[in-house]
Amino acid sequence: MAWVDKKYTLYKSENFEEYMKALGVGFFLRKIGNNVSPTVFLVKKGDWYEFHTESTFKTTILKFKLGEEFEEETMDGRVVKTTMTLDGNTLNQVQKTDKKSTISREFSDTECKVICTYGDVVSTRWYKV
Ligand code: DKA
Repeated sequence: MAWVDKKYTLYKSENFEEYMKALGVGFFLRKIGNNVSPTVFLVKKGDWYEFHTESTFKTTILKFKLGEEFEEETMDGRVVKTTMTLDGNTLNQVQKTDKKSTISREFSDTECKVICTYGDVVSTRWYKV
């Protein structure tokens, strides 16, 4: 996994406004969400992983073991039960909510493609090293 520890920064985003609206994110936070370019990276510490999201708005670190449910506080302040799994170079984040709620991140050496799904709303976001 050559992409572990590598930092990826957002450079393109599609339909993120609609995705945030579907999640119930309010107007001002959506403006911030649309204007920040977060940097993300995964750290591996034995069986434990940390997924870091850094931005001028907020920095979050998700600490988890693959396949084990944990409590996540999302960037917009919701608290959900989340499970992370790794399928090849794709890190899949499944959040237990009233609708299907997933964030998949497919890493290559130079890019990370993120697909955020909530119900039938999908946003695709592209990050690069
Ligand atoms: C990403 O990693 C997207 C993560 C989803 C964030 C949901 C809510 C953000 C509200 C500011 O690119």
